[in-house]
Amino acid sequence: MQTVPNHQVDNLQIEDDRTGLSVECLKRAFLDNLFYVQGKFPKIATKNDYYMALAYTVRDRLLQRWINTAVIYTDRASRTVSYLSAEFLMGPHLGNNLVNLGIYDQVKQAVSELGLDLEDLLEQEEEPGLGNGGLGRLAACYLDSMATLEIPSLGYGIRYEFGIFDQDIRDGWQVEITDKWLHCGNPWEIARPEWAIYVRLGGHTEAYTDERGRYRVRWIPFQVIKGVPHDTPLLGYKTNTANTLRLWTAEAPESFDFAAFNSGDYLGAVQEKMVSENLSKVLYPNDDSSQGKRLRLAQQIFFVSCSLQDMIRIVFGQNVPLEKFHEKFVVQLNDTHPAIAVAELMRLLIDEHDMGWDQAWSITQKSLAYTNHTLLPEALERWPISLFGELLPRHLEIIYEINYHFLEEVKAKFPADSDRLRRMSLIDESGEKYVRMAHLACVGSHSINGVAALHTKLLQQDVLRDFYQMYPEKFNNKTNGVTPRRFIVLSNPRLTNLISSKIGDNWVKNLKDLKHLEAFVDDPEFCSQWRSIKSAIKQDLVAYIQKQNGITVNPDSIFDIQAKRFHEYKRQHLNALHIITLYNRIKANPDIDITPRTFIFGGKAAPGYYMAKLIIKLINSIGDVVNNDPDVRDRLKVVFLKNYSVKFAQRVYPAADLSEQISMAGKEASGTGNMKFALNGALTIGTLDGANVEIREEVGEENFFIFGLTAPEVYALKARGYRPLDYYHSNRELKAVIDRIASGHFSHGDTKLFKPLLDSLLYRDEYLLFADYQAYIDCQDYVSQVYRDRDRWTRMSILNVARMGKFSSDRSIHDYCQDIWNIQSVPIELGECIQAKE
Ligand code: Z57
Repeated sequence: MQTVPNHQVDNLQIEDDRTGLSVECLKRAFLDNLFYVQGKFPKIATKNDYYMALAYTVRDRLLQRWINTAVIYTDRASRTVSYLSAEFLMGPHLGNNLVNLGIYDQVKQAVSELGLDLEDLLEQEEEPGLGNGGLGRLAACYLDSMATLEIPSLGYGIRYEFGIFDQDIRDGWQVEITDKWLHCGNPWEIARPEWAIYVRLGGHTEAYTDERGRYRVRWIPFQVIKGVPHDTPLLGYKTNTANTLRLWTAEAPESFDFAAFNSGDYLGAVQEKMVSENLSKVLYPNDDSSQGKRLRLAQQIFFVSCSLQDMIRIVFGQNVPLEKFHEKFVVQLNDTHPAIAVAELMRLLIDEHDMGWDQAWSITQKSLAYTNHTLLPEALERWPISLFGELLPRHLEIIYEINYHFLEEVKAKFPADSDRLRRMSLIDESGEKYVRMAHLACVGSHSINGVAALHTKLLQQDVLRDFYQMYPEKFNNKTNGVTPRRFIVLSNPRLTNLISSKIGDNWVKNLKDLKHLEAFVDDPEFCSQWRSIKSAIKQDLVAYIQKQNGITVNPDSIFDIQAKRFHEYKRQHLNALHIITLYNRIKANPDIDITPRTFIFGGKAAPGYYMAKLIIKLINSIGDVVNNDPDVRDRLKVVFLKNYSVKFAQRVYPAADLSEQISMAGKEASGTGNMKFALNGALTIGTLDGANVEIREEVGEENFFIFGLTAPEVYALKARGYRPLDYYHSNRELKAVIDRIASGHFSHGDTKLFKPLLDSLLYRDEYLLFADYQAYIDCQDYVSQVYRDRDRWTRMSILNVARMGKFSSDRSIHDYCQDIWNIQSVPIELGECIQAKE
């Protein structure tokens, strides 16, 4: 290897212009990138050109740290977390990288000296919407925390060409528009075609005896797909660690040697090439529900196989024997979407690398760990055996064999319990046969965790009860967390500055330090600053709403916000029933003294989820009436902010007074929006569900608005036989609300429009809105009363923030490292280890 002599580098000023952090250097680099990368000069440059030039300027600074990190990880063959997830909802990169590099202010000054506004350029970024909601965003927060804690890690997923759809609202209905996030190019990624990997699909298997007389299986696929990795550097906060997000794009293998796979059907195979690209075309837009589509299973095996083969390549590249795979890598499965990894790792070890079953099984179990994210039965993935066997014939054989060994184990532990065998089998044989992915994940992993204390407890008692009895030692809880870098420092600079002016800035890395704010809760000056910051942020949102929705909002009203995916279990319609209750009170008594409120909603519905879309329509319809009724004056406003996204969430959380976390108890695994709101000084109205339980425990029950049935009360009520009609007939306000909707008041007299929704409430009410209605209304009345005591509210808000330290994703990741991953940090020095190759 020949290296470029140092003086030559100095002459070219490469070091300074690509790595320097001073304002002067940033300006020079920015203009240089505008000229040499974008091919533009200031006179003709568009805003997007400027954004791109700035993005490349920042990327150069990341690359130095990224390559350093890679060199050190490779030299030391560092133990590495491999986070497998079908979704990564990263949000815009530019602002986050500025924060983590610690150059936000310098860059702001640099661009402003060039006559540009940084906020303007940040707005330009099209965010990679490669996720639906909580699960994908959690993965992104965890990657930020792993880099910040200097934990070697790789995020593995799919580079969907179309991410989550853009949501438009037309006539109150959701309309989906394709998201072309790549249309201007993506300055944050580097394609690595030289590390492409091939994945087989379909075909059949053949048994044979190898030269040593052993029974072996050969898989002759129908189709082969090429996976090309695209890498994005992810920098930790004020560290030199830059880890990698590696996303796979599916391509047709142009010159693939089909003979090597003994494929007879050449033309069929060529035709299938066109189908290849479809694999990474689009993200399935369902959150918390599984559709059982063939293409989705193909996506799963595609990214899992690419990732596992990539890890094996890395193992060999670092001269680690394959028998030590589990020492080099720990593989976290983000829900069951990558659970096929259990069978695929077995296949790779046995069929491709000649390992025996027992050793392969031991390595597989030691490597894999599974996170469950849901208690909803419709979200548990099951694949019809026929579909599974057609696409993955070899994996089905391996799963049958795993199942055989597993059921023997169950029999040994629980003799003569055939019902248990039936319940626990990896194959559901109650009707049409299915592969149960959660069972596969449980059996093939050494750790099974839930995402909040209550959720883990319910998994153990209910959904995964048999597995808990079989393997109690595998179960553990890891309560979710969120990154304070993106969700406070970047999104709420005013609050960040106020906090840091009082307690310094250690809290950004040590969120428990927010505790020190409690010392200022009786300081009137501090409280008044706290209040005026919230007020100023609300004012910004007022302007945004005016521009976006043309609705004039009272900035002194309670900003009551529910922002999350639309789903019946999350009960946005319960919120709607409250709005109508207040509206009815005003209509009955126009002079009634009501604490003014602005109800703000944001969130998408799965395109095929009719009821969720009808709830969006209902909210918009209520808004049309309430916002324009002169009796209401400026006491109530209903705002639906379209196209909720990470970018948008960053704008919304800081402006909230009240956070709505009102799922039916026992349904929301954790929730993470609840944490982001509370961290930004909103108070929560919520049920005892998911992480709400722990948030309330931390902030103190006097600083949290709790209402509604608990999970055990929900089960008991359902067991007794729940009759929603009884509540309707016995509760005058509730009846008036339902009758108001039924009368066509919000639908121009159309009494049919909302009938499916009303019928579902009156005759089923699966999520117990009617049972919780009165408790919710009483609690909201109490919220309105507390809000009038502004000093009290401010005090509660400060105490919420001061006591939210537990919910940093740094704490979550620290616990994963200790309890599941057994991994240590690897600090990165910015040394002289980068040398240009000849
Ligand atoms: C998803 O966003 C979540 C669970 C799922 O099974 C799927 Br699929 C998607 C969410 C839960 O609903 C939230 O309660 C949880 O906070 C989040 O995952 C992260 O754990």
